[in-house]
Amino acid sequence: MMQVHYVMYEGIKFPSAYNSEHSLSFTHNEFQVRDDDIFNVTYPKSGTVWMTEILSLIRSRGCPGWNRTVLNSDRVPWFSTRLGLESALSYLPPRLLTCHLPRHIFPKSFSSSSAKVIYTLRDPRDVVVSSYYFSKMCNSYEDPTSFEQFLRDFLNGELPHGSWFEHVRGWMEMKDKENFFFITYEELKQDLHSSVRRLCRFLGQDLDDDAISSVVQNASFMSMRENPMCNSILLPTDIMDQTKGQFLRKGICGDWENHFTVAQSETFDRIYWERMQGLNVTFPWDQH
Ligand code: PPS
Repeated sequence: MMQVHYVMYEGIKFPSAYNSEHSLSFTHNEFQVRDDDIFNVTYPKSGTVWMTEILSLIRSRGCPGWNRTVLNSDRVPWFSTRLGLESALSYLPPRLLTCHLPRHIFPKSFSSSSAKVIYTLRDPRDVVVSSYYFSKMCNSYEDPTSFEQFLRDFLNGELPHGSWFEHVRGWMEMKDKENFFFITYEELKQDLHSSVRRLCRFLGQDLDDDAISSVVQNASFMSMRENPMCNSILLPTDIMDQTKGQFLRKGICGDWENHFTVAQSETFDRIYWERMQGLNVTFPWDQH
């Protein structure tokens, strides 16, 4: 098995294949946020790449040309990584940027800016499942020993990028701010058209219905699977071993039900409700 290395920054593990202490510390302390920046922020496996496609398509007013010819990492750079930082710094504004950073290590200069953040969340049980398969195919993550152990690590906040609970709690503190918009993977799945309309309103982009329909069509799971600019097929095998799975794996809600035992589900629920107390937000997965 290949040896996997992580960079520690502020007590959180990041894959060293893309991150360095310098890129993380520069992003946190020195990165100059612009008022016209738009940030796509997520905990991993929550719909990050889906949102990069939606945001680029909104920017192109539904025309798919940009999405089909330019890699998503160039359209919406992962600005806290080594390479992403370089492309963010040379990006002609207004910038579209993405990251998995928790709120407390997001650029300090954000606080005094009016830059917009779109925060996408997903049922954490589906996040665990998606992450489990991703860790098997992605060589910059440790191979999971078992689903049981992986779930335990997730609940203990020991996976790369830190605790889901802390990520969500940290970002959701901004929920009443004008420059913050949150949406769930489940809402995108349920009604992408009205989700895109809401996003456009937040971004101040007035797309007509035809343009919105084109965004929806080009950001569908099937269109994205066929687009090499976002389906990860072009990534070198030493980063992602495509024989072990697909980045765009299933694209559904509720796959956790095929993976969790009754005992795992009960443990999960107990910890979830403990950790989410006082947040005062009801997510789609809380209602069942
Ligand atoms: S990463 O590695 O953190 O950037 O991954 P991320 O993009 O956040 O999450 C990957 C999961 O999102 C699913 N996905 C989609 N689902 C439905 N529709 C569309 N268009 C779509 N695009 C991406 C992708 O399939 C991963 O989920 P799973 O459950 O593994 O299929």
